[in-house]
Amino acid sequence: MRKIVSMAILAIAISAPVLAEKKFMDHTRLMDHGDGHLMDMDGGMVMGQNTDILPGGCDKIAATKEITVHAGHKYSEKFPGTMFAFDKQEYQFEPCTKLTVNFVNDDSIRHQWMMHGLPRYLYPKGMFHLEVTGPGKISGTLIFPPNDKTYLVHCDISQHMEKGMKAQLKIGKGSGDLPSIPGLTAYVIQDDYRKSIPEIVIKPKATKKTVTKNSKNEATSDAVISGVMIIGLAAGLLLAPILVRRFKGMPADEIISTIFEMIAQGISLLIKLITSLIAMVSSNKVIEPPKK
Ligand SMILES: [Cu+2]
Repeated sequence: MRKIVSMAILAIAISAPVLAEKKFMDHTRLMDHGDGHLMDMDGGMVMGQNTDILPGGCDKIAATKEITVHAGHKYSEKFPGTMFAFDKQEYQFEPCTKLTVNFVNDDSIRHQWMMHGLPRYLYPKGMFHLEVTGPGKISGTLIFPPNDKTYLVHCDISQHMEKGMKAQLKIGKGSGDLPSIPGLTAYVIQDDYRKSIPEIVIKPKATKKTVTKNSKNEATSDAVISGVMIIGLAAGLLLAPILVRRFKGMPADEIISTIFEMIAQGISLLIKLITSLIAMVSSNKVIEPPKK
């Protein structure tokens, strides 16, 4: 009893940190690693931040904007077949806008708001990236280049974009639409929910016979009463009276244990027979030394 109680206490102690709801975290105390890369030790990260360098072709900062972006499973509920999503799938800004993004992760897993295709002389790897692990918020700022362009925004965690966490950001008129933006543009591979699970068609056996090389063999193996079955039946009929006599008046558990014993004896007898057969065969193969 004491053992059970201590085991229960141990189980609760182990599962407590897992079951506990994660607290919302505002990632404001970030360490600046230079080149617009900031992070903390709690799963918050900003990459490609640019608060003051004007991109080539921009005379001045055209506008200063701020948005709040949410990421989470619940935003995917309106898009069938998806699992994750941002609260918005499209953004539009004027060229040379200075934008601050407040990225809020509503899930208890890791999400990102990652922009691609920015000029590499200003943004390392052409990327602006915000990341939060678990529920929380992080903010970052960037300045957009002057040209009309559509940028991909997504979460780069494995399968999150494929499962719906994808959006587009248009600067000026943009440069067209990206595919597979939930609720916005056509999917590259469209899931079809109109049909239920396809019916499995089992081909009749007759068609198989035309393909097989030896239809005679197949016919014998397919026969309802095979030779093996006849032998089995005969053995059963012969053994039945002997077994009935043996088990007469025995309780059920004893009958079962006796049967197992008999099987074990049979198997050991068979093994002995096989080993002796092998020994016989191998001794026959010994090559006699040539007689002089
Ligand atoms: Cu994600």
